[in-house]
Amino acid sequence: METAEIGGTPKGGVKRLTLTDLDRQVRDWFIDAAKAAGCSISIDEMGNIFATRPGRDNSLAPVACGSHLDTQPTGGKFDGILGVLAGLELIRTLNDVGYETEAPIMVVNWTNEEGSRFAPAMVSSGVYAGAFDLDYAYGRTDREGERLGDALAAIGYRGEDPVGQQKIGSFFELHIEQGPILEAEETTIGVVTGAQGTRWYDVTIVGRESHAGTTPMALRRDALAGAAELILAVERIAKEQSPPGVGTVGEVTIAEPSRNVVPGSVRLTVDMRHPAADALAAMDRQMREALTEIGTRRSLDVDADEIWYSSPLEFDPDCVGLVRAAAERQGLSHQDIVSGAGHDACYLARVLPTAMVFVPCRDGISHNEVEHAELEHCAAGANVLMHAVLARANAPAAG
Ligand code: HGY
Ligand code: MN
Ligand code: MN
Repeated sequence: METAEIGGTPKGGVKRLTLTDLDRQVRDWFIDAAKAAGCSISIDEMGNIFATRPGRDNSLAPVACGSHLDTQPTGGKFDGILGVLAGLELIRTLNDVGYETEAPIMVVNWTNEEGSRFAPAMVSSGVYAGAFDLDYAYGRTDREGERLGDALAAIGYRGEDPVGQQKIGSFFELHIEQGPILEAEETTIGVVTGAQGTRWYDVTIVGRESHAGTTPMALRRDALAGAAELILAVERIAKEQSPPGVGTVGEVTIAEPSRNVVPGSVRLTVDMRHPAADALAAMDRQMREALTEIGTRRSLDVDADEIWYSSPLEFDPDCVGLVRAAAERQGLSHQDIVSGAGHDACYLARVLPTAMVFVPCRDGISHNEVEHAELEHCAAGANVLMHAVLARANAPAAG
């Protein structure tokens, strides 16, 4: 609730876009709190923050937890930060009882998980996992044309450490489900076995600006009318694959909007997701076919540039088992679930043993200012996170 004041909105949400001064403020808050809890801090070239609590054997790779501090423009109080604060609380709890682990414990804040200001999402955990190189990430621009690398330097968080130098033995991420399943099933803990695949596109549709009053309908090359047909095609394609397929157009931009000019150039984003790679590939083909057909019929120049593909994945069975065992030991209702949202854990899973813990959120709503999670669920999730991390940190082959 305290951190939700940093970027708090009148409707009770949080608008704390990545690499803004608000992001700097919450990063500063986190570092102060982690230092006060006895952690050492390191920051890498993507601004990822690693707060480490020593163990008995500091030659072992740390067992990490954490998530992200940035939010969507219509963000809430829990998406991302719950996982970071639960990691901080984990460390404070161990300090309170003087508990020492074999391997070090670490809490991580991953830069720009949301991918809203700078696409793609999870770009910094993606650089860490080798999915993107540093120059690509630094060169991503926001709507005003500012480069990610410059925005990172401007808030003073462009660290010196090469990305990937910070060793991580295994990673556990606590996050709200952001969907309706756990609440509907009245289950407290989601044992996340994997995540669905995601494809993001920048689509451009070019027609011809012309006079709204003098241009006969038959002679128009109306880019926005073409975009409208594509938006409905994305919805149709997703519905045909749903459940579980989903499709969203979240941004539509008319290059030079004017109420009495037929729109000549439109850019829109497409986000399609499905747990099965082949179904997601079929959605890709169908979307491209629809776009081509619209372009031919309406004499529009069309292009779909796929800017991001995050493949469907399964988390590490041993780590998933530790999450399930922790929920069982604490007598918490739990069920396996596949994540509909992307998370930093999805990239970490490519390079090291990783798992996630979900807790319900009210009405399954997220990326919305009303986003809410019950304190008892957050506490239950934090306890499951702690026991999974401790089991891993004290295992003979800890790390
Ligand atoms: O888009 C996502 O799935 C994540 O919330 N960034
Ligand atoms: Mn998130
Ligand atoms: Mn999010």
